[in-house]
Amino acid sequence: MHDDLKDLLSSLAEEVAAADSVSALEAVRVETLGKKGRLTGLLKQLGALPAEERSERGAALNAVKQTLGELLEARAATLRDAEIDARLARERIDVTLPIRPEAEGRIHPISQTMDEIVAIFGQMGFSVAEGPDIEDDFHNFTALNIPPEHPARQMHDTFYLPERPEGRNLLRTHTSPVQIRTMSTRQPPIRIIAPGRTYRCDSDMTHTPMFHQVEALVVDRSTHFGHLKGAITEFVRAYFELDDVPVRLRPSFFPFTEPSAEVDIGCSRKGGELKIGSGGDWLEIMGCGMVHPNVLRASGIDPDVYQGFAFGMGIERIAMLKYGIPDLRTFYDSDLRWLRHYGFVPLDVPTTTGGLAR
Ligand code: 2U9
Repeated sequence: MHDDLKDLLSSLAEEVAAADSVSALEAVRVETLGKKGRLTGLLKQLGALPAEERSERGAALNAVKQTLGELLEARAATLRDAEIDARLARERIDVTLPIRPEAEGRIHPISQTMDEIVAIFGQMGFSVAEGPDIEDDFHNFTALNIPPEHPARQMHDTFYLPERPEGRNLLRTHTSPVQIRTMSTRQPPIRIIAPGRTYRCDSDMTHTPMFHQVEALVVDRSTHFGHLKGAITEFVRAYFELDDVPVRLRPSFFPFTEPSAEVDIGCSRKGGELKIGSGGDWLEIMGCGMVHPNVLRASGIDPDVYQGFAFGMGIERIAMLKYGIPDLRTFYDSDLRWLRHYGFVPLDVPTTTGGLAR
């Protein structure tokens, strides 16, 4: 390599090393490799050289370009790590710090809604089942008939834990593994709900990385689609404290149920205000279906003897609908003013007689 290129490379390497932020590094990249960059300019001049010089000079320039690219990438990784470390240090919070004393605590709307759901299904003969938040691939995906290429299994949709010899654990993406664990340890009749935290790598206006679900599962010898619609209709009416809410099922697809359906309830949207009830309009609130034979089989239940139904819904969503909470993200802002406004006093015990006592 000619001395002029050696000098160029060493001065560029110094500039890269001296860049102390991602934006400073980007400026170095643009001024060397950008459209009007120094190195780009030298590469453009190649065409004017005699053929015998061109190939040697071209190879040398490309070597400089490649080395510079590697230096830029390595420095970018270092700077990105440093910026993340600095942000973590700056935004560190002491989770052990006691809260400021409140004259009276409040029940979070999610806890209240879960208590109401448990009370309603309790009266219908369901018991509550729980399972771990950290799951394995089998209980979260494989046993639920979710194929390897399914998008839910991708890195950017699921929070995976570090690799281990037994396989990678993950944060459960739904509460369905709880039903798999229940079916694997108990024979039917089964009548359970599984409320709890779930996690998906998603964060925007209508998604938080942690949210809550409740799923219901019934397995018996003659459980059928009519039971499914009946249970959902009873639940919706008790939950919204309305005698008559239209319920409609629309065909859909989930890997773990067959047939599958989305559940819509009646509503009206007159004047932009949403009101649950018979208003001629429809609002989707959950998904449901008959448990897929492969799912029963994966949990040691004979699909030729037993059949079951299941449904699942997001707790934040139905809490927002019932209590008029407009923004999902506020559930997890830990803002005491919000909690004082939307929270419940401890004596707001959920009952199902005459609606929920207040
Ligand atoms: C087993 C078998 C079947 C649970 C079901 C849905 C349909 C559904 C979504 C609602 C909103 C998840 O929170 S959400 O994004 N759920 O649409 N869930 S059927 O089916 C099961 C579960 C477990 C063993």
